[in-house]
Amino acid sequence: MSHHDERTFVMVKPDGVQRGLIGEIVSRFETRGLKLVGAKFMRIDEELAHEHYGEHEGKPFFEGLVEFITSGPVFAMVWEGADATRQVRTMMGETDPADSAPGTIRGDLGLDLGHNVIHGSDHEDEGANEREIDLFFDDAELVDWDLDAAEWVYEDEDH
Ligand code: IDP
Ligand code: MG
Repeated sequence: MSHHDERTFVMVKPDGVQRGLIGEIVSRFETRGLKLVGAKFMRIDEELAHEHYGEHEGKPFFEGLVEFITSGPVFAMVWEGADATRQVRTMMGETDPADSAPGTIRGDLGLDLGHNVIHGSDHEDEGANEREIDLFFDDAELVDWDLDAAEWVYEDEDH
């Protein structure tokens, strides 16, 4: 299953948790055919927030972003599948929900840039997916299992 094993980091942000959107968001990735290999409901502390969003340090929205992401629990996940990082980003829509097409997660579930419901690793930032997975999950928290449906999701999946 070599080319179906790309992993990406995804997180329902505090606004998505508060609005009861965890199930809706998990459901979209499940029905797409991606495989869940890790998940945890957690609170991000100041240090983790700074590390996770380090690339934005110094930008005008940075302090507000850290305050928001630490303001309540998040639902962190690792999803696996063919081209998973880019596919998840496409499913998410644009950074600003107001610019996101209907059918995308942000386009269907949000209206405001500062409360855009979901995070996903950037496919244009080489290795961001692996870095973020490592930042949020220990190896032991990632589950090695076979998704039986994969042989129906992928034409060339062999067991
Ligand atoms: P992304 O989440 O689509 O990858 P990034 O540019 O990496 O977008 O920005 C990280 C997060 O910072 C966004 O998801 C959003 O929550 C917040 N953010 C980005 N730009 C702005 C802004 O101009 N104002 C307020 N918040 C912003
Ligand atoms: Mg980003």
